[in-house]
Amino acid sequence: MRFDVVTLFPEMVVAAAGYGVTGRAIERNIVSLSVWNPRDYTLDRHRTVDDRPYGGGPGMVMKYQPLHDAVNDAKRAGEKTAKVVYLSPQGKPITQALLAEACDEAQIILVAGRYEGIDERFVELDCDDEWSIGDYVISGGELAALVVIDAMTRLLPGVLGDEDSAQQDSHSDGLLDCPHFTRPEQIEGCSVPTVLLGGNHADIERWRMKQALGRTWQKRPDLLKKKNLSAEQENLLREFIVELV
Ligand code: 9D3
Repeated sequence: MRFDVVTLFPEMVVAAAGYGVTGRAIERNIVSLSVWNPRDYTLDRHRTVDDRPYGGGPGMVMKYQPLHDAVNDAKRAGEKTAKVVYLSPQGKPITQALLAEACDEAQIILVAGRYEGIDERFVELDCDDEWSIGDYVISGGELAALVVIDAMTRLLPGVLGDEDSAQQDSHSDGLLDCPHFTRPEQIEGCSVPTVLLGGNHADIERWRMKQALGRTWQKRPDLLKKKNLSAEQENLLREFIVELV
């Protein structure tokens, strides 16, 4: 998978992607990351990337031409079929399903905006899709691009170890995680659930599923409504709820 990010802060994107799972995937050539700075495509002495909005008002708008030329260079460096995604508060909210689908692309060009926004003609003429990372305000598209790169990289074959990959498409999909514990056995009178100290793996799996179901029911009932629970899961959730009283 090839990622290209069009950004006024290329060092920020390269630095953050260099850590952890994404950093390793880049080192191992499972993904490539290239960055393109619209400022390098300006044609004036002052390297101007923004201008005042038509109609007046506060803030500045990113100019069309430097963005367009940067995206074109990213396309030329990559695949004929690149998908161009503008990251913006107006975009489709990203979901695991949307990102999984995007993993079928050979190249994704992520455009990160700064200032109040970008010239709308760029969205219309140059972009295939517009994505948001949620209903809150951040200062620019770079962190959103990094979220997309991180979440998609984890879905690519060979990136995660066997155990993490297996967990990804397991039956607990769409549920919150169960609680985790490590040594010591006691902290301030708070002990580890007894079932986890024994070696009964079937009991442990049942306990973990019950906790995942119970926590989802408590904290994210919206997720539970979208899921079809098995008869076994319905029973575990009923047990969890009964044991609360
Ligand atoms: C406070 C400024 N807003 C006026 C109503 C408009 C605005 C412009 C630019 C709000 C945010 C931004 C910068 N945000 C992004 O580039 C962005 C973003 C976001 O803010 N929230 C969720 N997803 C994304 S993806 C890119």
